[in-house]
Amino acid sequence: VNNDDVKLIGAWASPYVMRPRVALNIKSVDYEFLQEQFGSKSELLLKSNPVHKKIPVLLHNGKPICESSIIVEYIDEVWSSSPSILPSDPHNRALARFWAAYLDEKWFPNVRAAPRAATEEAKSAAEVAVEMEGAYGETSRGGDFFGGDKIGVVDIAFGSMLGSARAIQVRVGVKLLDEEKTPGLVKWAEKFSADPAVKDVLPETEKLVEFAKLLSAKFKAAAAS
Ligand code: GSH
Repeated sequence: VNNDDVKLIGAWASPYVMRPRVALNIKSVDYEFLQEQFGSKSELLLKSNPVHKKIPVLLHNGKPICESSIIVEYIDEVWSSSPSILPSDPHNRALARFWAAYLDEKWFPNVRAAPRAATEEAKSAAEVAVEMEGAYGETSRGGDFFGGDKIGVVDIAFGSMLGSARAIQVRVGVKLLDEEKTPGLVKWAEKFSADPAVKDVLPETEKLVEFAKLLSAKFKAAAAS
């Protein structure tokens, strides 16, 4: 689709990195995936995101764009002729941004903390899920996705954490999406995971579980030395 030079600095296991990867897939944009090695930061990353030094960073014709949600919106604006990711109606657009921001603020931190501080944190992640079940009912308007009949910005923001949520369920037995409390989201998660724009970039649960074990072993070794 594009003659532009598009590179993405990231890592396969990172939920934040999954966001721009799904967005680029929706737009059928080819890109080079530059993977960071765990535990070290490349010169290119440090130069491209000197403020946060975090992945993902999109390099579009050499110009860096940082922060996953901002990158997703940028991709939607630049490749505007392909399926849109943000709703065109201003009110729906504001609503979608509201839920994407809510997920960043409440869902990500609680999911990430769930394995360490099992009960309290997992409870708040589960409460956020119930809130999202309501949002799904309101914004999907009978479609499969938060964006209606196609994947939108809220699907991308929420869905990028599915791998981690599943890995946590395997590792510590905490179920963040469940049939009883969030039946809509269970169905949504299946549809999202199977979508052509998603299925190749959503990490397999077993691989994430292995990766998490490796990380915690490294942390323990570092703490003991
Ligand atoms: N708010 C950022 C975004 O949405 O892009 C968060 C990105 C983020 O936390 N990235 C992690 C990272 O680069 C990887 S999942 N961590 C390395 C570090 O914190 O030094």
